[in-house]
Amino acid sequence: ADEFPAEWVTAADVKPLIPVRTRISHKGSNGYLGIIAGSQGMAGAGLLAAQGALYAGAGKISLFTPQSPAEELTGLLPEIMVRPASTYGEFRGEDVEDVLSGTDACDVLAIGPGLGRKQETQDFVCQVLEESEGPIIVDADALYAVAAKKFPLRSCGGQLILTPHVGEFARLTGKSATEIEQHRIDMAASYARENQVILVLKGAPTVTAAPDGRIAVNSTGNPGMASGGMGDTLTGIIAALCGQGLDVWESAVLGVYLHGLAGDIQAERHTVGFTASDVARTVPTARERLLG
Ligand code: NPW
Ligand code: AMP
Ligand code: MG
Repeated sequence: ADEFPAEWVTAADVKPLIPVRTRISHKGSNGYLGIIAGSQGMAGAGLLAAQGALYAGAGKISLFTPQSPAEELTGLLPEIMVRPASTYGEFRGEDVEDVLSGTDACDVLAIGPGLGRKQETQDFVCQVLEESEGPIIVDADALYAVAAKKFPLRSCGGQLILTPHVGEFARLTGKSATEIEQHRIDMAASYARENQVILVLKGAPTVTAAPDGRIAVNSTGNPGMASGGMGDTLTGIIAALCGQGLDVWESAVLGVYLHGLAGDIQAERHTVGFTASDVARTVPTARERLLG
């Protein structure tokens, strides 16, 4: 039913995209990521995104999260910096200035996992999107805010990568999940063009679309990955690749491929029962397998 010419992404396509480390590489040259995530009860989402980023090679990671998740997380992943940035259980409009003063130094932002859906949080998300300039990965509850507030994505200064699953894409487009599944490629392509974003429509298969008409249909991943937190790790992986110098299209296509390959490597051992953390930790093996 889909009309756009789509390209099936193979290992040979993505292998050349893997960031190469020079001998004199240092953490400053591998991207400083700001992850804006979490709320009371969903502390883990930010941590999962941070794990994805860490294992995908990010140089430096700050996790901006409200006070209560920050207290839960401190020390769990000692490599990352946890920055408590709201005294409430969730981000609110009044926290924008504080967060932006911290993210100012970041090369790439990721926003959304576990933020929650309160009105105040939706306002916060829209203000961050309006005022940030670098590339931003927009996922989960940030997508909810974009849909609920009808946020004009084209007005954004920075390049955006949106990573909805079908439920989230249904909210963004007003279409039913059934209709989206039937026209996965066409709908991803139209949305990317109309909103001038990279659109990663997750699922089986994940379809990535660019504003200029490029479409990549991913060939990795498996149903063992249908478990909580899996998308949060993908967000971190894509952000990490962006920070290592790939453009937004390359980061999305390689990130989706590596995430799926890490899931496939996990499934060689147990087809069901591996976790999002397992997948994050397997990204280095996936990278090496891809490099051959
Ligand atoms: P159903 O159930 O099939 O009828 P939501 P979410 C629909 C955080 N997390 N794939 C589905 O319909 C996330 O980061 C925190 C998926 C349902 O109506 C978010 O911030 C964790 N859904 C927040 O939770 C770990 C599909 O979409 C809706 C679908 C909510 O995220 C877990 C579900 O989507 C989690 O990542 C499809 N193919 N098709 C943590 N440890 O802190 C239809 N749906 O409501 O956006 O909820 O994805 O769980
Ligand atoms: P999320 O729903 O945001 O946690 O994202 C789930 C992640 O797992 C996405 O990257 C999906 O593409 C992947 N995933 C979930 N179920 C499947 C499946 N049946 N086949 C392949 N990938 C899947
Ligand atoms: Mg998700």
